[in-house]
Amino acid sequence: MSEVYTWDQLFSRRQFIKGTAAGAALGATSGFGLLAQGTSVSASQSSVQTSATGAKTVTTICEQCVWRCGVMAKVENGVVKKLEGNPDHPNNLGKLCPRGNAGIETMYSPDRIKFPMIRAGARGSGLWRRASWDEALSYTADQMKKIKDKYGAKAMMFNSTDNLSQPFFEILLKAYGTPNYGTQRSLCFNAMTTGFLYTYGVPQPGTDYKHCKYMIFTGRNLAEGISNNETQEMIEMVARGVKVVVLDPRFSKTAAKATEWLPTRPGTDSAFFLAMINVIIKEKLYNATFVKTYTQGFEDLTTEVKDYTPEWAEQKCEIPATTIRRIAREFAAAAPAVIAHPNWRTSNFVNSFQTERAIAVLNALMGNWAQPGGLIPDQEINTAKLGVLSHPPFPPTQGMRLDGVPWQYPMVPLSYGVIQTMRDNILTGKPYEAKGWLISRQNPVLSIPERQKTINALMKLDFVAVIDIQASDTAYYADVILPESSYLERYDGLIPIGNKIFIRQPVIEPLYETKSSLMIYKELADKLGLGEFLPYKDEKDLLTLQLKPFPVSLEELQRAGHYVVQTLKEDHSKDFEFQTSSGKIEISSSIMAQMGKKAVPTWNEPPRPAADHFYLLTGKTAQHSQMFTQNNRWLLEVFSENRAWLHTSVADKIGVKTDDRVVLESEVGKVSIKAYVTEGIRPDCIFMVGGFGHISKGLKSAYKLGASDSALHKTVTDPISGGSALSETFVTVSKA
Ligand SMILES: Nc1nc2c(c(=O)[nH]1)N[C@H]1C(S)=C(S)[C@@H](COP(=O)(O)OP(=O)(O)OC[C@H]3O[C@@H](n4cnc5c(=O)[nH]c(N)nc54)[C@H](O)[C@@H]3O)O[C@H]1N2
Ligand SMILES: Nc1nc2c(c(=O)[nH]1)N[C@H]1C(S)=C(S)[C@@H](COP(=O)(O)OP(=O)(O)OC[C@H]3O[C@@H](n4cnc5c(=O)[nH]c(N)nc54)[C@H](O)[C@@H]3O)O[C@H]1N2
Ligand code: SF4
Ligand SMILES: [Mo]
Repeated sequence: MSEVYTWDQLFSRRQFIKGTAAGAALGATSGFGLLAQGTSVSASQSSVQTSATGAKTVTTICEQCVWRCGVMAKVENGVVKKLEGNPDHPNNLGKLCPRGNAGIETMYSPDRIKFPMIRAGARGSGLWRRASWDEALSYTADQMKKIKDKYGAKAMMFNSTDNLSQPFFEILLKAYGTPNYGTQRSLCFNAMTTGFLYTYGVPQPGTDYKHCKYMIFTGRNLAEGISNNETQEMIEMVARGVKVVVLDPRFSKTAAKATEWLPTRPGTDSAFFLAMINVIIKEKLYNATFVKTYTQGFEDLTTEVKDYTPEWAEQKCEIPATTIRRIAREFAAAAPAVIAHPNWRTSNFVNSFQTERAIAVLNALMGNWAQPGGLIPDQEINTAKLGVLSHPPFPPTQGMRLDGVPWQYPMVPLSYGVIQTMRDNILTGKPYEAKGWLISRQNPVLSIPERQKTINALMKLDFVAVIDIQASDTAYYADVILPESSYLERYDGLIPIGNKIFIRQPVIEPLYETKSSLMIYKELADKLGLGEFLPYKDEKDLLTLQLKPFPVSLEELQRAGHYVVQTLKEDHSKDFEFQTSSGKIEISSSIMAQMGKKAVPTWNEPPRPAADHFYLLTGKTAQHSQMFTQNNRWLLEVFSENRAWLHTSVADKIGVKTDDRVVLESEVGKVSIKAYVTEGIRPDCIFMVGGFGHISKGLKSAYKLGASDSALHKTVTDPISGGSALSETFVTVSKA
């Protein structure tokens, strides 16, 4: 029998593959500004270049978050010395954010999983044994086959957070035959995407910052919830003196950059927007020609908002009526070069869908669609179409989905899913028992509300397999961990952005015994007898096939870093058609009407905290990503742990100062965390950056650092969008 190790032993120096470049790379320096300026590299340098000394620059794509910026890796003697932004890439325009710079440490971290591991004690005991790839994949496939034979394919769930190889993960799960596919989307942007989908037929329109004259953000914190190029455009917009209004109960870094910060009561943003619409209609400040030509439902809206006056809204959102009226007039006066931003993770309350609908409709009233400074139509139609794998037809899937789509959530698109309900139904066993879970590039233990429930769900299953680069909190509860090569060591599927095709490619050979997920999925499919669904030899074979429609070879693409499809025009906005049932912008939504719901944006009263309770707010910091980079030692140097933001008056009352410990308690959990005392938050709110409070002992630097708000969050789901309402949890606070 092979040896059994604890995490500490597994990751001891003895187990290390000798001669890693970690030491050398840790010495490399990096910029940690908000966005570090790439050195001035000309476009011609963004390619693989090798010098006489063996130094080279390799172009690839960042994966330190979901934004996919272009990277140029400086490599010397097989060691990555520095990462810089690729000036040719539209997602980052030559700059990397702090997390992008710290990708070197993600790769060279001593806590990387270096070889496949199979559980060797009770689940969650932290006892593992090293396995070969052949054994680990055979074990995984055997377990998955057993589940399928005994309970049917539906008893197996497949989860993955958006990434470049996701299409191939989807092929694997469809070939296996399960309906149970989960993503991160319902924890993220469902309110925004469904709100815009049911208004414009477009889930996420773009925004023209360059020509915009007036911007309203609703909890969209671009200075910290970074979307690299958009963050840069926002900063430039501010520098131009454009009027920027931020609605956020907290003085975020974006609020600090804005012209006006409106500390709305959480959950009441829709009152603010309904009142703006009330003023704009009453004072006839909307674009009547646009509304008549391109929208439906204006009359119903007029009736609905009649009583939503600024005075009414003031009682709800606590922003003075005079301010709401003034902003409505200013906004309309600057139209059509105005944007009420669609936002992003705006799933704060069950009524966030109504907030997003009101925002979508406010934009329509301004006639800003496809106008300079307004909303930009989705460019999907102009995006290069890659070659696709041919494979046999998928088997029919049987069974209802465990996440309730569509039987419980008829309006949530299948591809979005509702992961928190999938987790809940593992526990209830309804509508049937789930048995196995394959999780790739996701950390549901920390990203789904009610951490303990997610752990209980994992403990209940017969089989759990995790594909990750490190021992995430979810991997800690797995039966087998399949280690992926980090993004700097591997290929993924190609990514077209408009008329450009970009490549992620290894900048050095994979360290340790790791593989790309493209190969893990393929080899797992082979072992499951499903090899014909992922019929490529290796990654290069697959990428060559994806490139087949274009007159460029893989080698040329690798050298250049991207390929421009000359036959595609950059912009076809004039050809745009609204993909709604009516073919118009639906102020009154046909789908909402069909479902027997109020079809125009409306007010739904959100819950409020009881006496001595506070709204618990969550969000991002510029220096960390999600539930993932808290183990990155470079990033820990610039943001070492999360703290609970308390208003000065609250801190005084309970007698705490910054860095004193406080205890936060909700209906579902309790945590101890350091306090951060500030005037920059409403006195009825407490804020924590998410992603800290790791419980995996395999994350040596992050283990127990800070606290996890997922341990406090209640699970609250919007029945329309499926969004997880993250600000509907209320907590008490006391001195520890
Ligand atoms: N550095 C960094 N950048 C990231 C990420 C990351 O992890 N780190 N993640 C990426 C991802 S996946 C996403 S989804 C985006 C998210 O980007 P955003 O949606 O811009 O950012 P969040 O930090 O999630 O936004 C939370 C803000 O909403 C406020 N808020 C809470 N409740 C309410 C409310 O009821 N009303 C209003 N008006 N505001 C409220 C909070 O105080 C907080 O400031 O960021 C992306 N970019
Ligand atoms: N409390 C709270 N909860 C939240 C949020 C919040 O702000 N606060 N934000 C919500 C949002 S917006 C989102 S999008 C979700 C995100 O939720 P998740 O998708 O679950 O979180 P991530 O941190 O993106 O998960 C990343 C996992 O992928 C692993 N990983 C990183 N790089 C690689 C790689 O190259 N290959 C592989 N195989 N694995 C890799 C990491 O180690 C980590 O375990 O969380 C949501 N939940
Ligand atoms: S925003 Fe930052 S972390 Fe995200 S892909 Fe770009 S450089 Fe990487
Ligand atoms: Mo997200």
